[in-house]
Amino acid sequence: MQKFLIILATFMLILLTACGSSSTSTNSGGQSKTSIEDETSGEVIQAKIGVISYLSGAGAAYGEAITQGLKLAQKEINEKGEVNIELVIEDSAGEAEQAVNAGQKLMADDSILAIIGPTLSTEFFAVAPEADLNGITIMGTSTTADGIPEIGDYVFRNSIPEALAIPAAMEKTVKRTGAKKVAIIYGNDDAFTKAGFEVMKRTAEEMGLEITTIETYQKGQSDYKAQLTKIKNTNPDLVLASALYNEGAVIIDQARKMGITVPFVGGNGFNSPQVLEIAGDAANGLIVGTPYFGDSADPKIVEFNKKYEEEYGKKPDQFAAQAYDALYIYADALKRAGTGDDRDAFRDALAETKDFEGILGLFSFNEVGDVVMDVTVVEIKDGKFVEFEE
Ligand code: 1QQ
Repeated sequence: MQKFLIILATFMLILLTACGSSSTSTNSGGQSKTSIEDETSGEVIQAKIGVISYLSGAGAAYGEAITQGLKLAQKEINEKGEVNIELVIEDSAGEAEQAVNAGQKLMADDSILAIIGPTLSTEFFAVAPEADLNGITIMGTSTTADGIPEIGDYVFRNSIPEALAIPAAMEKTVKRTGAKKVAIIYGNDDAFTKAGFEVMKRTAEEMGLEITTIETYQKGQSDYKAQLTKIKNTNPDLVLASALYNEGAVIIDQARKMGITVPFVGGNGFNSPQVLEIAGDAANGLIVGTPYFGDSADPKIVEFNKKYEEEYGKKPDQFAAQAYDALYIYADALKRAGTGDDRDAFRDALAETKDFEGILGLFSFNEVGDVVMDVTVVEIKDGKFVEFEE
C-alpha cells in the first residue's frame, strides 16, 4: 500500500509539473542565450517580457490581434540583433481574476523584466496596482479608460484614451449631421465601457446636445430589444454606444433590424473587423475615433499590412498595430537602458520615450505616462472601414 502511495504521489507530481504552466514562451530570431551580454560590449541585450492577453472567450479576437502584432515585432526586432526579446504569454480570458493570477505569476518570476497587457481596462485596473507595488513596468496596448497611467510610476500605455477618441468622433459627426438629440447605451459592468460612457455624457453636455435616454446592458447579454425600444421611442439623431465588439456588434445589428437607422458613434472597442464579421451591413453608419486607420496610404502602414498578411494571412487591425508598436517601444527603451535584467533601469528608460516613430505616428509619454498622439476618425460605409468624410 505504501509503495502504491509513493508511486501515486510521484505520478501526481509529474502530472502537476506538466500542467502547471499554461503560458507559452516564444523566442524567435534565434539568438543563443549564452552568447548574450550587455550593449557596452556590443553584444545583444536579452530580455524576457511577460504578456497578459485576452486569448479565449467572447472577445478573444482582441487578444489574438495583440499577440500576433507582438510576435511579428518580436521576430523583426530579434532579427536586427541588437536586442533579443523572449515573450512569455498568458491568457487572461478577459477576466480580471484570471489576469491577476497571470500577473502574479509573471511578477514572481525574477527573470521577467516587464509586462505588456492585460487587454481590457477592467483587467488592467486589477493587475497594474500590484505591478506598480512590485516595481515592475506594465504597459497596456489597448487600455483606454481614464486613469490608467495615473495608477503609478511603473504604469504606462500606448493606446489613446477614450477621452480623446470619443470627443473627436462626436464633434465630426455632429458637425456633418447637425445632430441635436443623442441616446446613449453602455455596458455598466466594465471599466472601458463605463469610461466611454462618462466621456460621451460629458461631451454631449459640453456640446449642448440633448440626451434623450441612457440605457445600460451587461456583459454577455444577447437581447437588447428592451433598451433599443426605449431608444427608438425617443427618436434620437445619433446613438452613442460604449461597447466592446462582442456586444457592440450585436447591438447595432439588432438596432438596424428594429428600424433604428441613425449613425452610431462608439469608442476604440468598435474598431475591429469583428464588427463587420458579426453585424455585416448593419454596421454601416458606425463612426469611431481611433489612433489607427488600416487602409491609410502612409507607407509605414502599407508595409506593416504587407508583412502582417504574409505572416498571418489576414490584415492587421488597430489592436495588432498598437501591440506591434508597443514591443518596438519596449525594444527602444531596452537599448537605452543597456541591460535586460534591471527592472528599474528599464522603467526609467521607458519613461523617457520621446518622438518614437511607430506605425501609429510619433509617440511620446507625457509626465504621467499617458500618450501624446493624434486621433483619426473612421466610419463603416458599404461594409468597410473608411476615413470619415467631413
Ligand atoms: C479597454 C479597451 C478595449 C476596447 C480593449 C480591447 O479599450 O478595455 O480599455
